[in-house]
Amino acid sequence: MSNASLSRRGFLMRAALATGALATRVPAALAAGGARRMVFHGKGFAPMVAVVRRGEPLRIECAAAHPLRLASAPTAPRSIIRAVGPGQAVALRLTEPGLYLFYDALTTLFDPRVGQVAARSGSPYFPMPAYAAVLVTDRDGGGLALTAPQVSIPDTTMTFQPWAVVCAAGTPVRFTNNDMDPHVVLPAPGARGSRPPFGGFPLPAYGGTGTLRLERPGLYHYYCPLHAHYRAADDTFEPLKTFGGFPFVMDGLIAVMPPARA
Ligand SMILES: [Cu+2]
Repeated sequence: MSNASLSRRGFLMRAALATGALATRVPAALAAGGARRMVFHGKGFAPMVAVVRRGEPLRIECAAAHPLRLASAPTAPRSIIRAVGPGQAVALRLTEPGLYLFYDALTTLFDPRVGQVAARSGSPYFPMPAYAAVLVTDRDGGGLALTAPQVSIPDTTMTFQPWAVVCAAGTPVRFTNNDMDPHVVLPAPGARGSRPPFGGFPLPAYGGTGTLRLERPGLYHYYCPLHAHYRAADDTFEPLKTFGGFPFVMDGLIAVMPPARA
């Protein structure tokens, strides 16, 4: 992409954002919604992950002072693009099971090389991308094709690859660190007071491995705290500049399906 088109995009984005305060804190009452409701607060979505069954309404509210341009990553089963103005909401009914990575296209872009999003260079919130993940299941909580239960960290991108894994309950997911830096797998902070779904574990440099076995179906978000910082005040993640994969957030997802029926 040319510098001219990059700067034009930056200008359009600044114009779109110039109408109000850039950062809007989520009112507590809005943030306390259930899993079928997400609030866009400018820097991200609360909650960042949700699970719905196919056809169930998922409400996405814009509590920011500027518009949300909701977009789904091309890895989603279906393309979703919606403009949501400040104070407005959309109700999505996602009928195809799958993993939907949503982001605010005004501040954030999807990078197919790593299968995850990053903040646009002209975003006022750079390097924080605004994104959320929604797992849409069938009526039984499953319905997604399983992927290889393996995650690696190449020394090229230094991100978790693939970004999202789909496995059956109880299947060990093996992590391998092929990078020259050590990394850690830690569950993303959930709702206040909730118990972490698993213990963190280190992945030593140069081939270090670890295994994670999740017994309960659901969607699990994890990150590497050495290279991404969870900003509680903003309820989102910030990649650290010392990270070779900057500006990607060093995080990933594991979608756990119910065990196969005998
Ligand atoms: Cu790391």
